[in-house]
Amino acid sequence: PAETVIYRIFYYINRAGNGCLTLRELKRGNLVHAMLHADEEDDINKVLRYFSYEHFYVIYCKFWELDTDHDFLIDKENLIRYSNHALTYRIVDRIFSQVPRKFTSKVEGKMGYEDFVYFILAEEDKSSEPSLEYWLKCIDLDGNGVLTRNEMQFFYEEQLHRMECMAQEPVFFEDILCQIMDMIKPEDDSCITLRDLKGSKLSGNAFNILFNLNKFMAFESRDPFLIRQSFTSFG
Ligand SMILES: [Ca+2]
Ligand SMILES: [Ca+2]
Repeated sequence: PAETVIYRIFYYINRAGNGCLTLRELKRGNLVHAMLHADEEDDINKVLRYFSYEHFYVIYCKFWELDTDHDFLIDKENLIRYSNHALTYRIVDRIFSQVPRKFTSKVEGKMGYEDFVYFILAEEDKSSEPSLEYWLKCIDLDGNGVLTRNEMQFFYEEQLHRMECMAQEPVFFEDILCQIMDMIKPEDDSCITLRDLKGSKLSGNAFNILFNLNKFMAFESRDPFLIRQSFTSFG
């Protein structure tokens, strides 16, 4: 459990990603406050931000499930089974290219538990700033820091193909692009920047459209008015 807590702290606070916490990062991340709180609080699960045992347990179980041979390493074929095959091969390839984040696992082509904790935090909480940075780097194929139509289309193609295979009514990319632009409202219509993503409450959904089929379908089948409403009431 202690390791999961440390990875969580670094995920949210160490934005430089260099493994060293600076005083500034400590102040910004409210870590000291969270630690004091954990000290006073008897029930650790009440201190949700970094120290929840329930969170640790869920993350650990998911890792164990995917790591079928239990050598504490996960490869692409393992990760593709994540959450009922929710993710596309293309996004899993990008995660394993280690562009969004270099793995700390020493074994080539495999992610260790720490790498998995980073992945799952990004996947399950897409709207946090580190997650937006993580997924932007995944989709940004040419690494120029902005997302273009072609880059988004490359990832969406596989979603479209999967919908066709499942005999779902396909939603074509043109419509998807309009929907995404509508959600993010980028300053410049030709590309999406990190700033645009941070400025929208729906950025996480835009990423789901591009590479998480289960979350995309759940989102599509809901009434857009209700979705907007739930976002304004929780945001
Ligand atoms: Ca394994
Ligand atoms: Ca780009």
